[in-house]
Amino acid sequence: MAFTVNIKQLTLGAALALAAMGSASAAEWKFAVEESPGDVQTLYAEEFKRIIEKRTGGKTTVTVYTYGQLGNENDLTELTAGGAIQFSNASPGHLGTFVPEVQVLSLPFLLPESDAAKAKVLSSSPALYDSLAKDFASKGLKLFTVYPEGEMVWTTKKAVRKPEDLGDVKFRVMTSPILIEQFKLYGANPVALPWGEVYSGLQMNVIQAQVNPPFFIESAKFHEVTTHLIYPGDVEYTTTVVANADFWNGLSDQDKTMLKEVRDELQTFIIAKQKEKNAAALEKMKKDNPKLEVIKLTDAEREVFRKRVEPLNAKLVEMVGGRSGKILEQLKADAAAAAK
Ligand code: 6CS
Repeated sequence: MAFTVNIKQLTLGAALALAAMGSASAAEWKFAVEESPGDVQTLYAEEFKRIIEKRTGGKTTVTVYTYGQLGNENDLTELTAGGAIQFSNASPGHLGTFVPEVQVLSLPFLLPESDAAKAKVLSSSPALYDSLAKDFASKGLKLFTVYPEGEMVWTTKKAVRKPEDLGDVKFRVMTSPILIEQFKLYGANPVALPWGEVYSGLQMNVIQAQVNPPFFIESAKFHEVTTHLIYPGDVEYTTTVVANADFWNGLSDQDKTMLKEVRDELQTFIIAKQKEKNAAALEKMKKDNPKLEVIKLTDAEREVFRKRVEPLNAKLVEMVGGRSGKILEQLKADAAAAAK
């Protein structure tokens, strides 16, 4: 007997799902993140999975891989550019050797301070989505989105209020070259490492400090092997989500439209979520370790660090060359316009 469906007999939900199934091509997408279960990137990818599977009535499925399942941060970018996986997080802190121009996003004291203006720049700045996106494309990557994960906080083994306090500190940074330059200017002795090596490095005293947003410090337990949390107020952790460019270019217009809608929906979701998680993590760390000393640099102390990194923008342009100067100027203009 031929299978027939009387549309009137379907529930509204089932009818909508059936309609959606007809409009999207069947597929299995792999999405790898740089973080652990429960972390910000993982929550984003899981929400992406939930929405995509719902909107396509299960015809497109998404498998989420957390840190270490497919490799470290740099491995994920290679897997995405090579087409082995369709989506991944590629944070500017680690992407600097592959897409050097992305390091503009790691520059301290550049993005607007207000949450709303920062969100506007990260979600829609032409410097990112028109200009920087071309550099991603030249490496086989589609820049899907950029979102914030929280203020960068230092965990150290002593109080730090001025560059001189960092003189003898081996300071772990992510693997993008500009971060080495930043922390040299701050007066520290920077060391680039994948994050999987940071806890043991701090424990063995091979390194004495690292920098990350509070939710990540709490999740990776870096506060167990350091004694101070320093809030320098210099830069936001940002991440990009990238897709394989050929995969993206091969999608139907309908799928591209769906993905752009999902992207916009997720932007609101993740900006609120990371804020909530960062606030909760600070409280949890203070509770876990009542001796943990939390230092927020005063405006005057912060200004000393800001002055130290004044040469950094020019250094980036000198290191990267190409279109980096233009992108930086554009990003500054977008930031100024958003802050108005
Ligand atoms: O410090 C790192 O390397 C890691 N930090 C965060 C917040 N996400 C992933 C990244 O690889």
